[in-house]
Parts: sequence; C-alpha cells; structure tokens
Amino acid sequence: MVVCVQTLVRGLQKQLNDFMPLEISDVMTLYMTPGSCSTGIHILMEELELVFSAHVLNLPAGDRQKPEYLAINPKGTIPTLVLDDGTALTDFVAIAWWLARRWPGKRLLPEDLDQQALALDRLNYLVGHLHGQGFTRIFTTERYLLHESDRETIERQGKTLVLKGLHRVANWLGETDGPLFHEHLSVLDTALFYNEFWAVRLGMTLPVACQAHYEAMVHRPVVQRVLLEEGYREL
Ligand SMILES: N[C@@H](CCC(=O)N[C@@H](CS)C(=O)NCC(=O)O)C(=O)O
Repeated sequence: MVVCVQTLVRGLQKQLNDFMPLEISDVMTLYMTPGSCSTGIHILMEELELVFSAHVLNLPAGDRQKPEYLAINPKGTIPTLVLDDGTALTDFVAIAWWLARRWPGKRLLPEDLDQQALALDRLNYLVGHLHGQGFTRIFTTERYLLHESDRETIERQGKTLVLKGLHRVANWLGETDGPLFHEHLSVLDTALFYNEFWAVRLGMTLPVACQAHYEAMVHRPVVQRVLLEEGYREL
C-alpha cells in the first residue's frame, strides 16, 4: 500500500491530539492511478482536508484485473473509495456525491434541491459522456473495434464526441446562476478538470471558456498539490 504521506501528515496535524493516535486502518483508502479520472476524486478529498491512504494501481500493468482488486471492485475500474467501515464505493459520480453530502460545509454541491439535480445531470454528462463515450474511444479503442481497420475511425469519433461535449460545457460555463464554477470548488469542477487535463495532453484545443476554467483550476493550490503528489512537475 502506498500512503500519501503529505496528505496524511497534514490531516494528522489537523485531526489528532497527543492522546488519540489514529491507526492507518481507521482511514479511508482511495484506489487511484495518477493522471486518471481518480485525480478528480483526489482533488475533492484534498479540498476536504481528509485523512486517507492512497493505493496506487498501475493500469497499463493490469493491476485492476488482479484478484485482490476485483475482490474490492468487481468492475475493475478506478476510482474506488473504501470507507472506514469497509464499504466500497466504485463509481466517480457516487464517490463525488458521497463526499459532498458527507461534508456539506465545503459546499461541493449546491444547497438547493433543483440545482442539485441539475448538478447531477451535468456530472453524469461529464463522467458518462465526455469520459465514458468520448475518451474511452481514444484511450481504449480496441474495445470498440470489430475490425482493426476501424481503429482510426473510432479514435476520430472519440475526439469528435469530446470536442462537441466540451463546447456544450462551455455554454454552461457562461451561465451566471448555474450550480457550478463559482468562487468555491464543486464536484463539477473536478470532473470537468480531469477531462480538460486529458484533452490538453492529447493536443486538443479547448473552447475558450474551458481553457479559462482549466487555467483557473491549475492555479488553485489544491490542484497544484494533487498534481505534484501524482508526479506532475510541469504542466
Ligand atoms: N463509470 C466508472 C468508470 C471509471 C473509469 O472508466 N475509469 C478508468 C480509468 S480513468 C478505468 O478504470 N479504466 C479501466 C476500465 O475501463 O476497465 C466511474 O465513473 O468510476
């Protein structure tokens, strides 16, 4: 198990007193891979200043298919968040939602019910459509192939889905009364950020509003800390 020492130490400083030492086994465990969608959850957990341990999976090496991981998350996907009572949450939206509701003080979600429903709608779009339909065609093209000759077409289809999706999101960013992207971080910010992060690394040109959102995110201290912890020294 790899422990995010910085996270842990900061959390320990905040939460422990001299008389109540905390066992590592008492804290939540985030199963993650640097630079993947789990980065969005990692940012939320750091924003909440939580004490947690991080277990890093090497996706290309096939760690997610190992029996010990499948015993925790039979889908073999990351992120997985194992709570301190052993419950495993195995979906980005579910984890983000749980974190936001468990620690409402940080206002990772809007308070108003209608705005919350809209936030959920958009979170599902970012994770299920941009990532789940678009980027998976680019990163795991082989899953969509009937014939090897289709590879380029599928990748192109993925890029088109991502770009169209980002243009839709750019419209949301222009709203003044929507549930996202205000002065404090929201679950939507981190879900959008990991998608933008991938798009930038693939050399895609972000719509202007998304580029501005991406830059604002990169300048947030919490995002810089997480990216450093995940091994990104230069952006
Ligand atoms: N719907 C899942 C999907 C997450 C997902 O696709 N994660 C990627 C890494 S960013 C993964 O685990 N890929 C391995 C796979 O698709 O089996 C979620 O929201 O957590």
